[in-house]
Amino acid sequence: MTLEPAAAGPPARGRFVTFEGGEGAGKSTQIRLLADRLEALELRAIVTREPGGSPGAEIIRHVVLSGMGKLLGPEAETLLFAAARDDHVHAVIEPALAQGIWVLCDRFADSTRAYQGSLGQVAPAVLNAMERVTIGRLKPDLTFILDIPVEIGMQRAAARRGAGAPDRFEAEDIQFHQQLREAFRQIAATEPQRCVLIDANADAATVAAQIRTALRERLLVNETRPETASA
Ligand code: T5A
Repeated sequence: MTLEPAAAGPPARGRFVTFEGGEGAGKSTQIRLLADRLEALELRAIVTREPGGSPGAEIIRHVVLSGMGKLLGPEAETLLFAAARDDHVHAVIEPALAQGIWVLCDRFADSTRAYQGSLGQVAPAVLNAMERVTIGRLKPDLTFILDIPVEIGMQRAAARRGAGAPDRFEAEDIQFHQQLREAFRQIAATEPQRCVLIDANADAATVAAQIRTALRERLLVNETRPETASA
């Protein structure tokens, strides 16, 4: 029997990596550093965010972050996040993963669990139903939960914002943000196979080093390729 060379099949599915945590934890900073690193390793990757990331979802982002969604009540506000996620998943995330492209996403379903579930008091059954519709079986391969004392995160967010007004969630009180931090820590403790808790109360390079170590260990990224890159 002769073995035929394998036909060129579809590309291996890309990896889905999400970044979560409270306000000002450094998610956007770290996601950019990781994207640079993956590019240096010649891995194709896109950076995206929630709420938003697709044209339709960006419109909904404007509605929720302006505070208009809050007026509708917790469940309807959560439906807005779900509608945005549905568009983002189908228009951007799934097509990229299917083409073998890594997707680095600034917030995803854990944010709904923490902000709307733990703090907005939307029932788990409601959140489960929304997840079934919006993400189905899609799960991040790896989630970095950036953990930082609330006061420091809020200071960073305020410094970045400058003279601008705080958004819908930045405007919540300190107790809200303390509970939020606990909710994210709880998610990390509950799903240790998927989640890595990162100490984000350090300079950006130190945080990036923790992330790269976890990425290497969890997703077996070969870092022996170009050594010139640094995250
Ligand atoms: N939301 C979202 C829900 O309620 N439910 C959901 O389902 C979803 C998806 C989105 C909001 O929507 C809510 C959660 C959010 O409240 P957003 O505008 O996208 O809001 O903002 P956030 O995701 O909250 O992100 P932030 O912009 O607040 O902060 P990041 O991205 O965590 O932090 P970053 O990187 O922008 O850094 C903030 C500042 O700190 C500096 C940066 O230079 C920047 O100035 N910094 C550091 N300084 C010192 N040391 C470090 N290590 C630093 N890293 C960054």
